[in-house]
Amino acid sequence: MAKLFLGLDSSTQSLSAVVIDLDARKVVYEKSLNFDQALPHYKSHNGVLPNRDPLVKHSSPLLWAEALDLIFAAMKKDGVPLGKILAVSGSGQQHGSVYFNDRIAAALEQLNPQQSLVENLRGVLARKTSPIWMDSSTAVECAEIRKKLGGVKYTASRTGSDAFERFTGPQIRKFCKTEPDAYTKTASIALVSSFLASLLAGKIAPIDFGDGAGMNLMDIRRKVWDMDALKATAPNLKKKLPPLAASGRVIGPVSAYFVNKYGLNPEALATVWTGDNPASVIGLGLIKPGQVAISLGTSDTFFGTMEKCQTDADGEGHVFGSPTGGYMTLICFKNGSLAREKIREHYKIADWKKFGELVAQTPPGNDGGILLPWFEAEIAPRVNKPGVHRFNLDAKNAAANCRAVFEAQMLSMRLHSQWMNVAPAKIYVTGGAANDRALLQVLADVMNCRVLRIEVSKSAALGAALQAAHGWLTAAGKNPQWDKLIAGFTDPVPNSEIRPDKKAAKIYDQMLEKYAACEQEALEPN
Ligand code: XUL
Repeated sequence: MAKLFLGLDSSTQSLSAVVIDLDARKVVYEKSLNFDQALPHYKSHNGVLPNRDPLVKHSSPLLWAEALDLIFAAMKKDGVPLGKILAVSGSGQQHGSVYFNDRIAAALEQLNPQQSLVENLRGVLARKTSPIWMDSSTAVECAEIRKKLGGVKYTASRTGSDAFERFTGPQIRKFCKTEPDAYTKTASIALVSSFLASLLAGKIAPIDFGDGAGMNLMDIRRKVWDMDALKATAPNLKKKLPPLAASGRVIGPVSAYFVNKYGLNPEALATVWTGDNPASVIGLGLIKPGQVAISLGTSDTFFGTMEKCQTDADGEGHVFGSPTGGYMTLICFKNGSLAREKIREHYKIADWKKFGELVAQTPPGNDGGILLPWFEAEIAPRVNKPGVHRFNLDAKNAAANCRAVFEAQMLSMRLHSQWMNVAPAKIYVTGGAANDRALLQVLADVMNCRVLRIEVSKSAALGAALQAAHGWLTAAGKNPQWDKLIAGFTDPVPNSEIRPDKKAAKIYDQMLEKYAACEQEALEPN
């Protein structure tokens, strides 16, 4: 009998499902449901509810629950053999939080299949909306928590990250300060991932070590709730949080709701979910310490795996528990494709092929010209005031500016990932800009490392499906090995390898210091 596993990913804008056949090493079903289009009555825009304050970004937990009903209905309609699925896991957009009153446990235990999930959740929310990762309205709370914990370096070494606006702890603090009665009535707080896992399991699900590390509340080394961080955040918080657990760990059989309504097997297992980035680490095949992947998208994201926990003293990068054991890092560069596109638009360059040709007309090192393309506020390095800075670079020279944006972004990645101390043998790249060979050549040269492309459109949902398989095999006493489990699912695109040019690599070795000095100079008045 085929061994089928279901992975779900509830991201900012959509809910995706991936079903894998483990023995055939194949994805046998993929589906995505766009929140704005499928559930227009929530009036979300790109998954976010309208709000007058541009810093406030909330979504609706009921929207996520309704989407779960819709995707199961779609799978049933599409003939997915739901009765044969052995285990379900999932991932969610990180940091977002859901607040329940003391009726949640009973409601989850008695989910009534004659009603929708939304109807089943009536009267259990202590807060109607959920702050999500795009929210940046908690600068004051971040400063308060950071101060109580002893500054940037200590907050990062304690919880894996400095206090960040989107992280759940600062969000909980703001809720407690602005709506103290609703906070008092809150009996249970979930992340997006643990909320959906709770619906699947029919009981309050643990938060995993990956997503738990995105809260500024977990002791990153011991993987337990950090009592000092909890105290610095809000009163009586420990009672409101579920236990922490490894992602993929079996919670129990799936809720009878999904068995009766959609035909899931009553013996199918519900497992602990994780965040979308930790799940992507599996879906991109990063299972060994020292492996690195870069997602080149709207923002560029640098993922790495580490055996031992090592945190960033400057507080720019994040450390999360890795779903395959050990740790993972995530460094987010907000001005990714966004900055590349701005340069292309500014110089009226027809397409990326032409852009690449212009890059090729200029030498590596750009004759000393450096650009800092901070069109938006930046996370790494932390730049609050957007601005574009040019050093020894003629703004009228289109070709030099095209090369400069590529070089700046790749040098920035090298510089701001140095604290990880990894020297990868190869880097995997994915995302929209990963088929731009000119960009990948600059990346290979700056990092002095081979670069290979991976094409997984739903890396988080695939990672979640593999996590379900790992949990099921572990529960069956099989001691599964991650390298064997992922084999065949995460292979690089054939012939996609790009090798570094040794001469160019030397130039970038020297240029790094100069680039860092330019950053310093630009950051000074910040
Ligand atoms: C990670 C982060 C985002 C969300 C996107 O820290 O905030 O990548 O996880 O869903």
